[in-house]
Amino acid sequence: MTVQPKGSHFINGAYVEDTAGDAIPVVFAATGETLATLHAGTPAIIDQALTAAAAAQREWATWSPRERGRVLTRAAQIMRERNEDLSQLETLDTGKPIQETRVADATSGADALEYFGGLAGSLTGEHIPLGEDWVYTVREPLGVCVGIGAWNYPTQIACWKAAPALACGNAMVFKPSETTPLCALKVAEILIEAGLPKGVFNVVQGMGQTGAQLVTDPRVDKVSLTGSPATGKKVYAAAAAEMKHVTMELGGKSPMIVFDDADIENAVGGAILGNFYSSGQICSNGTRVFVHKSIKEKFLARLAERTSQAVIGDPREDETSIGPMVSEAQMNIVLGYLDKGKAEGARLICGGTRLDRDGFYIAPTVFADVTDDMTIAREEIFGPVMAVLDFDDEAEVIARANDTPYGLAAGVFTKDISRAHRVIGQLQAGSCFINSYNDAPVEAPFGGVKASGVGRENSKQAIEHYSQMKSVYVRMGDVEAPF
Ligand code: TXE
Repeated sequence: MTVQPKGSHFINGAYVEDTAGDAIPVVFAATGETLATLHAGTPAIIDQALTAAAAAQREWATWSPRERGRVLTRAAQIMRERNEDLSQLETLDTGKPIQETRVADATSGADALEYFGGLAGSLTGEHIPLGEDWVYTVREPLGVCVGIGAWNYPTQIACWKAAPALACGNAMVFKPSETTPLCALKVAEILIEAGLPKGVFNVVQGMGQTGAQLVTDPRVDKVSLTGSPATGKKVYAAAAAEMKHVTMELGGKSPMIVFDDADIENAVGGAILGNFYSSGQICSNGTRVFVHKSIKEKFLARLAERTSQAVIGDPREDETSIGPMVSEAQMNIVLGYLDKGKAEGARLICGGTRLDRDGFYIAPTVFADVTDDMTIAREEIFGPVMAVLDFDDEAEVIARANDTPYGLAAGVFTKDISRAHRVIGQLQAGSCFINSYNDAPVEAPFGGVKASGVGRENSKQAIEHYSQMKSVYVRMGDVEAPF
């Protein structure tokens, strides 16, 4: 497989290059070798993409919604047929183990294309009777949408944004993270192959500056960002200045609460999935694991035992269950947090170091006896670092779980169904789990409250964020004017 694409950008149905843009090296995180070099979008490239998107959107919006949907479902089918190639590329782009990318990336992108493809034909307005007069509403697209992606799920993020946007009749210019620029180009290729008119979905590479140029361009009607809360605030502010629509999928410091009656094996499994999958680089991770004091040591012992069974290695190999961090920069950020955890007095149960091998590997790490004020309990780390905190009673743990600026996700492990629903009902989070963690089916809304974001991706809810209603008052009788 060659990973150097035919061009850095994909605009108006074809690869485009402009070597005047800053170089973007694609570094394989497991070895540190450079696999390809792309270039950031210059102002000329950005202009080309937005011009193409604006022109294509006008025509795409005239298609019948069911015909639009058919293109998306065809693209979903192609993605599934090519899952192996796409998974290998995702592994090279991100460093995530192939056993993950085969089941969580192109497959979940295909789920989104299939779901919104199917939904497209049912997108309607309504008839509102007012006696003799009436109102009808028309669901209209927003226009040109900009999608800006993070580096942890490059294929999934491109599809989660493109599928509802395109189903509603919008066009999109997508800017992948500069750390993982390859996968979105494949999504663009597949959409064209499935029959999408050229210009409806475009990819422009670049760093934050390119993203900022896209966000502020007057031709853009909506911005959907997946990224850090700091970037979210900047992008939200820039969009607000022009009254543009936004969806913000940002970070979190989500709580997972394990009560004393929980099934310990399942709770440990949930904590592993919610902290170590994708080397911990998932926004909804349950990185504050509150464990009832009475079962704490039992929980920690089993957690350490199961964590020691992780296969850390080359992500291209089938048996590898933990790969490297996405980049050297991200590894260094996480190493900083490991130092802080140790310095602030947390008890290291396992891990805590970089691995002595090529690539950007950090051992899966568990800190116990973490207190609410420690840095590792307050800040999003975005690495394989689990903080285990103790608690005594329900009211106390709910208050502590909510004591964070974030509110993306939350989980509860207990066999008491009344308690499960009572506690979840009081947790401030957008995506919640009972006796599970981190499931994100396309049928369910996904997104955060508080500083974790604005709007929802996936489900019928996403349609509300990519369309707007026009209401039309129809008078059947005469107009009565005062003069
Ligand atoms: O994210 P950024 P980075 C966290 C994680 C990580 C940190 C930094 O902790 O260590 O963020 O990662 C684009 N206008 N998360 O730098 O900066 C940028 O090019 C428009 C958590 O990769 O948020 C990229 O495409 N766009 C997070 C995207 O925004 C701008 C996922 C995200 O970049 C921009 C990723 C600007 N002014 C990182 N500045 C999660 N919780 O899911 C940057 N970008």
